[in-house]
Amino acid sequence: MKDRNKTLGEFIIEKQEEFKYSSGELSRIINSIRLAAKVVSHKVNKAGLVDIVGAAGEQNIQGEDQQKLDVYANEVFIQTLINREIVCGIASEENDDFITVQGKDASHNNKYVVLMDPLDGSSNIDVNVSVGTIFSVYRRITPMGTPVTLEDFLQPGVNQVAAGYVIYGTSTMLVYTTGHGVNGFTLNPAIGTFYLSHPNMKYAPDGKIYSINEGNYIHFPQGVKDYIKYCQLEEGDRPYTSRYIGSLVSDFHRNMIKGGVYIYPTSSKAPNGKLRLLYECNPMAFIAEQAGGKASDGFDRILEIKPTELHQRVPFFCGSRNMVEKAEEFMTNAT
Ligand code: AHM
Ligand code: MG
Repeated sequence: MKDRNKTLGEFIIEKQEEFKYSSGELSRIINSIRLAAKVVSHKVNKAGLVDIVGAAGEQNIQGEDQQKLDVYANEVFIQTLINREIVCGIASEENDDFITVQGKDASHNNKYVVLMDPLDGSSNIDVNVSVGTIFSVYRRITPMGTPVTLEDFLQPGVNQVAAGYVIYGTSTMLVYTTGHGVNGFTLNPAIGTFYLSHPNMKYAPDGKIYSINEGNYIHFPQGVKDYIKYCQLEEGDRPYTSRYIGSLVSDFHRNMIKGGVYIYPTSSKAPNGKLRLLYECNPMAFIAEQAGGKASDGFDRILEIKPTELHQRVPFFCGSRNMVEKAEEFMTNAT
C-alpha cells in the first residue's frame, strides 16, 4: 500500500463535496458502515479462537456469553446505525421484520433506509473461508416525520442510492458504489484504516470462470444444464474454469476482478432459488452494473423486479456482461 493512497475517510469527504446540496446523511451512513466493518473484521479474524475461549452458547473465560458471529455482526451493524441516528429504518436478513428507527427526538426525520445481510456465507466461518457483509441504501418513499412502513423497503433495486459489500478475506476490503462507479478499499489492520486500493473497478465484458453449485446439477432447469455443458466444451477459449466458494461475496469479488459469471438458479429443490432479492441480489446487481457487468434472474434485469416481500428469493445470474447474456440465451432457448 502506497502512502499516498487515499483513505476511505478522505474519499467520502471528497465525494460529498462534489454534491453541492447534499445533506451529508449518505456520507454518514457509509462512515458508520466503515466503522462497523472494522469491528466485525476484528471479530471474524479471531473466529478460530472461539474453540479456545468457549463455544457459542457458552461463556468465555471473561464470563461473557459467546455469540454466533452472524448474530454478533447483525447487532454491530444495527447498533452502529441506530446510535448515530442517521437512518429511519433497517431491514436485515437475520431479522423477520424491519426495524423502525425514530432518529433525533423521535422525529422520524431521517431519509434513508438500510437493508443488509450482516454476515453472508456464515456457514464458511468454521472452516476459515471468507465471508462478507452486503448492504444497500434507499431513500424512503413515505413522508419524513412519519414512521417507516414496509413500502419503504419493498423498492425495486433501481432505486438504490448506494450499495456495497465488505469481504473478510485474506485481507478485509470494503467495496461500494453510490451510482458513480465502484471503488474498493483495503483495511490496514495495524492502524484500522481503509485505503483506496481498487479505484474504479470494472467487470471485464468476458471471462473464463463459471461459479455454480454443480452438485445440484440434476435439479437445475434445462437452460442452466445446457449452459454448464457449453462452459465445459472444448471450443474457442473454452473449457472455462469452475470456481465456487459458496460465499457469494467472495465468488462475486473474484469474478469481478478476473471476469466470470455466478449463477444460483431455481431448482426442483428451491423453486425460487436461494438468494434473497433485497439483501443479496439487488446490492450485488447494482455493483455489477456500476462496474459494467450484468445481473438478471435468467431472463429479466434484477434491478427492475418489484419486490413483494422482505425475504423474497430470486434466481441470480451475475457477472461479466457477455457471459450473463450467453447464459440467458440458453435459458430462453430451453423454454
Ligand atoms: P446465507 O445467507 O445463508 O449465508 O446463504 C447465502 C450463501 C451465499 O453466500 C452462497 O453463494 C450460497 O449461499 C451458497 O449456497 P449453496 O451452499 O447452496 O451452494
Ligand atoms: Mg446471506
